[in-house]
Parts: sequence; C-alpha cells; structure tokens
Amino acid sequence: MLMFNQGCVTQRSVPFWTVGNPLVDPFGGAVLPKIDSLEVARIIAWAAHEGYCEATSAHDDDLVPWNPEQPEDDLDPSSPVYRKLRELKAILDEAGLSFNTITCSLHGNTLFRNGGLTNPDPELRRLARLKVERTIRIGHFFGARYYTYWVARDGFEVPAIVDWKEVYNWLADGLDHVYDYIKEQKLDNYVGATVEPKPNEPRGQMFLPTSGHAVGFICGKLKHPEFWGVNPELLQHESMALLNAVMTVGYLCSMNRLSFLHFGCQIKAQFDNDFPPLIGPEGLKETVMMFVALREIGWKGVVEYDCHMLRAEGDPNDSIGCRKQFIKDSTRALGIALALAERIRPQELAKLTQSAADLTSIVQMCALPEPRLTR
Ligand code: XUL
Ligand code: MN
Repeated sequence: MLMFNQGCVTQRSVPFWTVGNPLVDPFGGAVLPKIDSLEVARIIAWAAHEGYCEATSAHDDDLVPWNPEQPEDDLDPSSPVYRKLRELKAILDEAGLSFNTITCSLHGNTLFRNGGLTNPDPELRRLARLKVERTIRIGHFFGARYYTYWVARDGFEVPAIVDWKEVYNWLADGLDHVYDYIKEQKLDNYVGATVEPKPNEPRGQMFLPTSGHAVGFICGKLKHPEFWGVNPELLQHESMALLNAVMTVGYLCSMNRLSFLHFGCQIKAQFDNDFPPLIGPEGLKETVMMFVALREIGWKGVVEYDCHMLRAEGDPNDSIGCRKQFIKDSTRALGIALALAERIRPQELAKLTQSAADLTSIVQMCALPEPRLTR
C-alpha cells in the first residue's frame, strides 16, 4: 500500500476549526465544551506526533479573539493576542507542523451577518478589509502557504435588494486587495491564495456557488489570476449542488487551479453534512474515483479534513478523546480511499464497454474474485 506521501497527497492537514468544533446544529446546542485554541493546538500537535497529520490551518478567530477597536493588536507586543499567537506557534513548531492556509472569518461575528467583502454598508466592508489584513499578517507569522477566501456570508436571500451592478466589483476589490497587501508587505510565505466556493449555507444563495463560478471569477475579474486557485470542498460543497467530485478535480486540474482539497463526505443535495471522509450512507465510489483521477492526472498536494465528527458520537465526558478519535478516523479514511484508488487501473478497462468497465473497476477496487454468474 502506498504511504500518504508517495501518491498524490503530499500532506494531511487538520484545521483548528474542525477539532475545536463543539457540534452545534440549528436544532440543538453544543455537545462538546468549547476548548481554548491552545488546547486545540495541543490536540493537533498530538496527532502530528502520532503520525496522523503534517499540517494545520485556521481562521483568525480560531486562534485569537478579534476586537474591531484594535485592528492591529497582533503587532503590539504588550497585547494578549500577540502573546497567544507566540504560544500557539511554539506548540505547532515543536510538533513540526506546517501551516497550509489562513482564512479570515467573516462569518462568525454578527457584525458581518449581511456579508463581509460584499456587505452593502461601506463601513462594514472597510472593517472586513482590516480584518483580512490582520489575518494575512497572522498567516505570515505562522508561515502559511495560502490565504483562503471562503464565500461565507457573501450571498443573499432577497434578490430585489442586492446591488447587482456593484456586488461582484466589491468582491473583486476585496480579493485584489488580498494580493496587493501580500505584495506590498512582501509576505513571501504565501505561494498563492484560494477561493473556496459553496452554493448555500449560511446564506440562501452565495455569490460563488461552485468551482466553475470560482474559476470564471478568478480568470475574468481579478487583476492577478495567476496568484489565485481554488480549494473545492469534496464531497461536501459540490455535492450540495449535485455536482460530481471527480469532474470537479478534473476540471480544476485542467485549468491549473486545484490548490488543495477540503475533504469530507456528504449526502447529495442536502445541507452541509460535513461528515468525516467515507462516513455516511454514500460517497465511497465518488471519493475513490476522485483519487484515481488525481493520480492519473499527476496532481500532488495537501488534503485537509474539513469536516467534523458525527454529532451523535461527540462525547462530553471525553471531549479531548473523541476529538483525537475524529482525527484518527479521518486519517484512516484517507488511507482507505488511497489504497482502494491504488487498485483501480484505468488502462485495463479501456477496451471494455462502459458498463463492463464500471463493474470491473469495482471488482478491482474491492479486490474481488469474479463472481460466478451461472448456476
Ligand atoms: C464551511 C467551510 C469553511 C471553510 C473555511 O462550509 O468549508 O470551514 O473551509 O472558512
Ligand atoms: Mn471547507
């Protein structure tokens, strides 16, 4: 069996927000106690020591609190934020973790309930921009490879009051500012920035719903398209829009835009399930075929578990233990998916009919003997 770093997956990343997740849903409160970011860092460091992951990622808010009155507290050595960032970095460094992406939370604080970069209020867009700048500086401190823009609350429920003439200009201005700020400040840890599309949730409709929309926007509207890629969330976000993960990675690779993967499992056309990889009633074939496609294309990159444990398995009496188990399960699932993908040999299927090729790929994937067909 291939080790994770011999195939297409260069690093396995466990983001702060997935480990810290207290398992709230719209119908019930937190199952797990909220834990401090230092505790989250220690769990991810544990996972790195155990050999389950090599990288992490975070929103600014996952690491330190944000106070709109102090937009530059990260630069002030006497601030608690400054100190906390250093404590966090010491834990990650000691565990040898690299930092995949930093992303600005423009969804958590209720100030941004009607959008971040596309908020119709210019004062809130200005505040969002300052928060993005601070997040970019925090990412620089951790040596993040990417800055990620997740579409978050940039969306709408009421089309009649969206400023359709301006809204995509505001979005482009906000993203162009990410590039300008990184270059002006000479933050050369960043190899690029990414857009993470999502069709809905938390908004009824979001302004960059799919990977196709994201690539179109990057190539057609941003000033520095070469700096921008996409991190699709597969299976979740594309499956919510009834799209197929194999096609998404094929398309993004052909456009040279697949920066890294957010990884988990999803029931098609549902709300954002964020099931751990391979967990749930569907998605096995799609997940495995996605890795077959990535292998055949020759893509290599980071796979980041962006999901959470099932709410039903959160254990308030062992809230650290179940969080560790979630990481272990996700890494196990990725290992299973890669091992199954390794068995599938498209070259041997080429001359078969489509149905025979599909069935033979299943026989290959499951390492089955050919079933007996006759009595
Ligand atoms: C939400 C989602 C986010 C982004 C980061 O669905 O995927 O967690 O990945 O903001
Ligand atoms: Mn995601």
